[in-house]
Amino acid sequence: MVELADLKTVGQPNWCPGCGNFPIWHSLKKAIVELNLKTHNVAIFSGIGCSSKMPHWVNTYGFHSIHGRPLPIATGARLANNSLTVVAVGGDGDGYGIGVGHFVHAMRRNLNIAYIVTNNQVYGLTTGQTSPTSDKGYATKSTPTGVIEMPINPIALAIASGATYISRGFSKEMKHLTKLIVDGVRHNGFALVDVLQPCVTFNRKNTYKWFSERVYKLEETNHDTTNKQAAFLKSLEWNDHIPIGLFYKEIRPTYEDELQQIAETPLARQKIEDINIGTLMTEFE
Ligand SMILES: Cc1ncc(C[n+]2csc(CCOP(=O)(O)OP(=O)(O)O)c2C)c(N)n1
Repeated sequence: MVELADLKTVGQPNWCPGCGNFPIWHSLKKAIVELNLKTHNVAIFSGIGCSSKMPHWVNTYGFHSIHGRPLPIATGARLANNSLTVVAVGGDGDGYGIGVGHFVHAMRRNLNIAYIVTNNQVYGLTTGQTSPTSDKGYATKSTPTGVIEMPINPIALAIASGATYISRGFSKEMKHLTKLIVDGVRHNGFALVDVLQPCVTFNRKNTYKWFSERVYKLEETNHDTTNKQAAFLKSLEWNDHIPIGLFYKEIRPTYEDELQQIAETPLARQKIEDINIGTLMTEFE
């Protein structure tokens, strides 16, 4: 049995007191315990940002990569060893800004990766610039007179791009978030868990209070999680009412499922002497 104590690391998070990353970190660890995953079978990949420090503080395999790149590296890990449970984590700047191309392609491939995006609608680590999900009109350090562009809608983008498990959690709702992560990791395919994660230092608009007054749970409505059109309509709700929970789920073969070379044995466990590279070498002589 895996216990929370097994996931403890030497270092402790250095996020600001009250940061919305703490409940996400706890939820991820609780999910690993609930799924009873062996720590050596889990790998957590991140980009750059406050939230991207997460792999340092969960005692599994981990890779703190470069800005916007957790998904390509997580993809490599899944292809190299598709018996691993692969989780990617990072901020909205990381995933929906610099990494947005990777985000879209990982979803259309339906790789078996659970992707947790800590969406605080601001660049935290670099101290408060506009992010791709900052609300229109919101004034930040880099946009003192207000953001001009429309924000990215990650849920709508995920629906359009072919993700097969699309959800949104809220840092204040830890039990609910843990279940979304558990189900997302269990899901055979690309699972998005976008998390409303108040940045208590740099985002003075989208606060715990602001969200608490607006969020409601999809599972407490008659929302049909198999209906893509209904999910898209729900994804458009923001401002007055903000849905959290599972928007959409679909069963579709993953990229790895369709890759014959790893259908029986993960690449990492294939014997190198069984691979005949002689022909290839001759071709390039
Ligand atoms: C290629 C590159 N561009 C820019 C940066 C600077 N940078 C570091 S973190 C960051 C944004 C962090 O915001 P986010 O991804 O939303 O994560 P948060 O810190 O809010 O968790 C930026 C722009 C970088 N490290 N690398």
